[in-house]
Amino acid sequence: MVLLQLLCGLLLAFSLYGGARSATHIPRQSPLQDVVTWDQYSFKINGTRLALWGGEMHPYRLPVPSLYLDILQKIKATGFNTVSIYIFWGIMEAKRGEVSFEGFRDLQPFFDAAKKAGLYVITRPGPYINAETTGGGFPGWGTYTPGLWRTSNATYVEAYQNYIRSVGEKIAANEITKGGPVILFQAENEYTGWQEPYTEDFEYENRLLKDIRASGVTIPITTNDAFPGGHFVGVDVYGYDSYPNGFDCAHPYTWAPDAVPEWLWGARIAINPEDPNAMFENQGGAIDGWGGAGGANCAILTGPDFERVFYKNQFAMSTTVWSIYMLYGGTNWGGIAFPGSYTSYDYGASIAEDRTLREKYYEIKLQANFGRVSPAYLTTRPQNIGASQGSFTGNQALKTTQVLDVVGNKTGFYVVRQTDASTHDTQAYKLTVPTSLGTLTIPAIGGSLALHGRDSKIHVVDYSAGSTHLLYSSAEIFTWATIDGKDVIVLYGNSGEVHETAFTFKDTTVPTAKVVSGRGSIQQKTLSSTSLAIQFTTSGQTVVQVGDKTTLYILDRENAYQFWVPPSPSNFAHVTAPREPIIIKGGYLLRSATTSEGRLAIIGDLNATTSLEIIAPQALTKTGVTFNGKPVSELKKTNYGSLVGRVSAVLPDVKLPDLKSLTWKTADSLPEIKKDYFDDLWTIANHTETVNPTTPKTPVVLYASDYGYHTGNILWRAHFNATGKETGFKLDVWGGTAFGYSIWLDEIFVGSFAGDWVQGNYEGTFKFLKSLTQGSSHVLTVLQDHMGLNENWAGAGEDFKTPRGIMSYSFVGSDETVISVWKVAGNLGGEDYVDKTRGPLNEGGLFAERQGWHLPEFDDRKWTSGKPTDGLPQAGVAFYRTTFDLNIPDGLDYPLSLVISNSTTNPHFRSKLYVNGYQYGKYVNHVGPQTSFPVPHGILNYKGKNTLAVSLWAMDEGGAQLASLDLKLTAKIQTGFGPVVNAPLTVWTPRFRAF
Ligand code: IPT
Repeated sequence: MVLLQLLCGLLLAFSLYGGARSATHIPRQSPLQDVVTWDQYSFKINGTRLALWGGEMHPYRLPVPSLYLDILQKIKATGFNTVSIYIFWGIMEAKRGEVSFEGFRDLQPFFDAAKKAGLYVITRPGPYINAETTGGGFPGWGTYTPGLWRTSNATYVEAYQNYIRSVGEKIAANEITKGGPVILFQAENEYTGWQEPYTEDFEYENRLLKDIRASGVTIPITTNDAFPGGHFVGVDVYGYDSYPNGFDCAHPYTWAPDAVPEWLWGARIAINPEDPNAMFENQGGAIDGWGGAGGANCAILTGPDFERVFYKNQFAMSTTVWSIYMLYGGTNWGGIAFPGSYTSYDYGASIAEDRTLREKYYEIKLQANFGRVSPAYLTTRPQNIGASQGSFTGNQALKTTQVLDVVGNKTGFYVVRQTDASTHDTQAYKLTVPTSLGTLTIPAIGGSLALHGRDSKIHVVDYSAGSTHLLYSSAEIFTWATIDGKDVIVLYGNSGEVHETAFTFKDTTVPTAKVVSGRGSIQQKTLSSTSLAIQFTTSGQTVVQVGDKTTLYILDRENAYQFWVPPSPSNFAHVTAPREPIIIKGGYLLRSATTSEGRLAIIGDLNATTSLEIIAPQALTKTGVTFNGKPVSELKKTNYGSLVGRVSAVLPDVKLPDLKSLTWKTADSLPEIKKDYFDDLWTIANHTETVNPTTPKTPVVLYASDYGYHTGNILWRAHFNATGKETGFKLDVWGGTAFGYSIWLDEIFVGSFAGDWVQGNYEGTFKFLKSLTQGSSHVLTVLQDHMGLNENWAGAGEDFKTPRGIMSYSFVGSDETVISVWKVAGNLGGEDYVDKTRGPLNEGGLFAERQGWHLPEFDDRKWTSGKPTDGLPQAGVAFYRTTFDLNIPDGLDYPLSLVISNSTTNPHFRSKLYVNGYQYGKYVNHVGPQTSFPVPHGILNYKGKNTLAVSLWAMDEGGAQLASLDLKLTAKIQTGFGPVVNAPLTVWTPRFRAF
């Protein structure tokens, strides 16, 4: 939260400088390839103009490669054609010089899946990525690498080169020029703000561009300025980001009246008029931090109403490169998160963390499909930016942007919205616009149009839908297709709204329109000898025939949500009209439709039994229709040419284990405080110097990262001989927001700082309960949480180097007491982490983790029985293990979550949840907000044995226990998605020198 405020403040400060093109403009690369080209309107692929519309997911936040295709098909099914990904340096090169693409870090399965889904890929490998990721993507060893990062400083440049070369080679091998799906390469991330007194480092920018090219990358290099501020304009295609509704998920209904950023257009056109308008990140959800409001609230803040208003503003700005951040957030499993984010990275995105679809997904589908069938949009320019209020409606409460195709046939797109974005009032209006028939006022038949609060509409003028010429339409277009010589146009509006659509006819006399299905009625009026207007109310579904060449589907929004234009697999969406003219109503998700020998095969997902309506060329369905391989039942032809049928969802109950009645084993995970514990294998913290910009106040450096420990829990041990005067210990521990720590003197618990959602460090004084004998030797043990490294949003800033560890300490009552040796333990092996499959951030420094107790097949037979819901009676750390079987049949997508209920008795405790060895939940009972931890299929073995392990760190004298722990279904979906292959669930093996 605090970080976020800082960031926002920073942005505000920088936006004051926005707008001007930098004087030091670096010449562009001459094109190295001719597959991906662009002009001022849009990109072109192999010469075909197209909009690159899509959104972001992070492969590293879903460590089950076989599920990539699930998410990618869901993105494709909205009508989008592009996916954007960050690549996280810190997990690829956890040890300097050793870049690893092992396990979930392999990029190839992702590129292959994107190709299979038919999506283009924008790669964003940094070196800096931000992304609510520990260190903003920088590796932990960066904290002890001198020099200013994100500058041309030689030590930094040397540091990133190995990674950029390796990752660049992987990307280059998957470029579209080599048959792969990758079309763009983003350099850096929001290289927009700099720590004073530094400013934009052009030498760094040039160096990075050179290094990227040297790795073999030939596709255009892009950048995302945090706003159109004219930074890093030396890339091939400059773009920017926009998060217009902010991040306050606790007030999800609060919008600023002037939140719609119309100004972006003017700012960006001043910077790069020769490029398409490219928004590389547009808000698709929001960050939520410890103590926050939860992903569901963020989904409200950025819900369907937000999408209607803010995304339609993209149309108002002729945006042809548009990427939503995030479309699927995923999970900060292990130590992925920075301190401002907890385990869930649900983000309130359209595709929820458990991979289910939110209503906002369906709203995106309406807009994306419209874009896809509107080639005229690709060469548009907004005509009245900054002068939209009252325009074309005469109503000052409305803003209307006129967006005209300035190259083609003068199609007009009129984007109407409320002047006060926050209002809930409805405005009545008439639209007076130029058309090929002269100036017309819509509706022409009578009455008026209405715009609800928090809504926006795109009215088209002189729009071609096949051979049908729409003179105008106030009802919005979902899609259209020419099927067996007839144009099918799917129109929609809110339920109960009055709309008008008019046609111009070239070769025939004006026909009459008639309702052929549904309860709606129409009024019609001949506007001229060649034009006909029809007026209707959008409610339910009404089908109207206009002459014998045009069929209109008139829908309310709820019905429109049910329509799909299923892609044909492996068809890169680089043409604006659908390749297969197939439109289908029904189903929770339609992934694809293919046809062979007159049989149409639909692949999709259902959450209920449903009817299907198939609008397709007769030849494609001659011999039937199947859904997920089974014939669609009750298939019959409607009187207006489509086919209807029924598909039944079979959603059987499945048996889930009752976690509390399982056999659980437990062991102490804090043997370090025992008398007979030897810490001889611990790292001696004996550095007397550090390059860290934070100057230590202690005789030896007590920053965990200086000793190679960058994640998870950190333990410290201080050996000393008492003077006898010590009455307590004072120390300042740094761990990041929501961290905590506990201290023991020998075996005796001294106290804890439980932590809260505000403080990233805490200086506390803790009293000893026993007096110490002069000359006696003792050990203080400090267990601290590490919430990730800070991000490093500002270039030349060193925020990510902020230490985790002990900043200062002293004995109360005795200045003379000397700590003879400090020792530190983090994850076993530090940068030489043991588990190469699960990567460098999965394990922390708890005894249990160092021993690998969280892994499958560890032999716990000698342990005692005990459950996390029984807990432990005093401060300490206990570890629990159990196993259970699952047997969930293929063809069911039944997402599961581990659910903890908040405990109010002995509330101060922290738990980590490990599923088959993957750390899939970090729970801080007294901070929250997360209590439900989705665990994907593939981390959970749906067909056989699972190992569940829980650590419980009780921070108070009275101990702690989980109030409850359950495995729960979060949805029941029948899926056409192929088998999910488990992530490698490697088992425990003896650990060399584990201590
Ligand atoms: C933008 C970053 O580029 C992205 O990595 C992520 O952190 C996102 O914000 C927030 O989720 S930064 C922008 C908010 C200034």
